[in-house]
Amino acid sequence: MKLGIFDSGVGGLTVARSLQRSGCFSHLLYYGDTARVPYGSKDANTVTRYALEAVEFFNGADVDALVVACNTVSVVALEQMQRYSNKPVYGVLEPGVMALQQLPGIDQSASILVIATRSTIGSGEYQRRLNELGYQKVAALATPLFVPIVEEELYEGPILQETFTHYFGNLQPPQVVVLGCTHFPLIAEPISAYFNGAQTIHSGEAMLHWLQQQLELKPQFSQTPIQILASENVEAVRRVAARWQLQL
Ligand code: DGN
Repeated sequence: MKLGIFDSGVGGLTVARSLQRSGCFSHLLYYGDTARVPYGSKDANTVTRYALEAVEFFNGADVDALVVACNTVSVVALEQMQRYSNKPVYGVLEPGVMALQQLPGIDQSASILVIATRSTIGSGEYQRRLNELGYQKVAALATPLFVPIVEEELYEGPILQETFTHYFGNLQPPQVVVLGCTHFPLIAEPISAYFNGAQTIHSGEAMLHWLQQQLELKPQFSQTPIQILASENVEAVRRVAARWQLQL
């Protein structure tokens, strides 16, 4: 299966990495809209317009399905993308929620913290889905500063710790943190450590397990080539991909 992956910029490479390592796909085509990132602070109409332009690109591409790695796009524009696309389009929310339901030792009484961009949190979509499934202790927090922190590769140290204090200083440690933004898996370990070992949900791993279950995919490829395209500065995206240990 050949898979397209769309993201607002480099962050979706965390999802691409999980999919590439699985050996379930023959080819990946990644497109990051680096010229117009970040999407997380833009309004829904703008994000939808950009997302539909990406669909137009993937409609003409040689892929069997499209994964929307970006949480912001998945929340705001998934339905319109599915309507306009000539192939199946999968967003990261449903897989993330399913991964949470399958966590060992976690039931509906568990305390859950969702962190994401302002648009994702502002949409209330994660909170709504989790409440509908009976989870009662769901807190949600926009943590946009983590995006540039990850892009600057500050995966540890005083700036990260200070930002934890800024965002999390008044919170009771949750049992699960939903990493509702492409960038956050790169700081999953320090987030978990800050919250005394809380479990974390990683969109890329969640998407992989969801696709494996929905499409009955099995590992069968020893290598999965990835082609990386971007609306601006594709070389910079390829450099990030190499640093984040994708096989180029
Ligand atoms: N890719 C975005 C997300 O997952 O919400 C984060 C980057 C952005 O556009 N702000």
